Amino acid sequence: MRILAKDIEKNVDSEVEVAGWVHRIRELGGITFIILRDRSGVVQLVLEHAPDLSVESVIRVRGIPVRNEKAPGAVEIPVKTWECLSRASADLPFQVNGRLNRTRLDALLENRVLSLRNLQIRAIFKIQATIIESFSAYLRAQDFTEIKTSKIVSGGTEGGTNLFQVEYFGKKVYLAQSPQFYKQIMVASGLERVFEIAPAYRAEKHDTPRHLNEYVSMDVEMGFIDSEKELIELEKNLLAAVFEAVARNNAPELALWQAHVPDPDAILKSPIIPYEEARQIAQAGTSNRLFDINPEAERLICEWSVRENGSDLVFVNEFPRRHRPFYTYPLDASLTMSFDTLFRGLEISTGGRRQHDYQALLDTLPKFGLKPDDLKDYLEIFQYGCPPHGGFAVGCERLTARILGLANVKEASLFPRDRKRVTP
Ligand code: AMO
Repeated sequence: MRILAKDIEKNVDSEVEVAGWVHRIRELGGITFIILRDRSGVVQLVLEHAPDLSVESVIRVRGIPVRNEKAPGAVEIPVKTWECLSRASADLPFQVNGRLNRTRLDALLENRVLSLRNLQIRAIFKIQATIIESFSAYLRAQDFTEIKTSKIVSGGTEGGTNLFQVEYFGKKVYLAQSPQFYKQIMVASGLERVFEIAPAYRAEKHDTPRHLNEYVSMDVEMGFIDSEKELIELEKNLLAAVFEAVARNNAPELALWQAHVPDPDAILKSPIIPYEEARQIAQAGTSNRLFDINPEAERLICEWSVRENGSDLVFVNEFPRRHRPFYTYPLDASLTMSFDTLFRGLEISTGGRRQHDYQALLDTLPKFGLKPDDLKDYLEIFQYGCPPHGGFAVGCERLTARILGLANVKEASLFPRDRKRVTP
């Protein structure tokens, strides 16, 4: 029976079979040392001859593990028999088993089959899996129901400029920018509390380190709230649970990036700053004139939060009406019950309370250049009894990237889509 590299120690002195990729080959005085890599880690194999093998080939071997202080994990397997299950080309575009921090991002993304084998790169996606799992687990424990909604829609929810148009049986439709309207429908349907983790599409024309054209949106929506502050409390607890799970499950992966997650207690004490105050905090740190909270302001506000509060996370609420979509609930004539979440210099989430009053929505639409006919299905939600409600969405890749300190959000996407890239 095949065992994993991580279990070799428990099997010293009894014959085992291991299988995986040839991570490294080294010859020394007529003996060949092979480091074999499987999904659990690595183990050293010892052969008394030089096998005809290239790195990254897939092999299966049998032997009896013995202790050797010099081997990784202090155990190695003198090989009795081996077979090559799949041979790798000797001509690799980069060295998979080394550090890839000097390899161009384009090369890593174009050769995903190989770059994802690198342990440091694989660590990104092990951590991302924990983020998704703990996000879901926390919300389920708070009585939220997981939903999956269509990504083929008839219009935009976040403004009309960055929609991908799709040909659909002779009709023009779009890829969903967000499950915004569907999650609101599900609150009104009586589920009250829902969440969805799914791709969202943005036809952003620019190439920046914070934008993808397809990203994983982690959406939350809940009924019976009075203000965005209840959503902020939920998000603090949710992120604290996510950070706690990453610290518990992914210590080796964090170590490969010399990264750490924030202390969950500090997260629970994260400050909430009204928009105008936040803008002024940022303005005090730059000679550039800040007309809104742009990427530079996000960075400055986060630096302030670390300095003044010791918190990597900061919430900015009470955004002016002009900065928010039509569905946002007003706080007064000019401000809204909305917020952004900034984490280590980057906006990772946006949310707010929604307008649930039918007449108030009808009155708002013209101010956004919208007509009731364009939003017929959406407006229906509010004609048949809808509780006060709100929600938020966290960008999965942005959260992953900020935990690990990645320079570009594309690094946190398995198969990123940007203006030029649709393969692999
Ligand atoms: P918003 O458009 O601010 O809000 O998006 C929410 C979060 O999603 C992530 N995100 C992106 N990540 C990578 N590339 C992109 N192009 C991109 N666009 C957005 C960010 C962002 O903070 N419907 C509202 C949410 C709500 O109110 O519930 C919405 O989609 O992390």
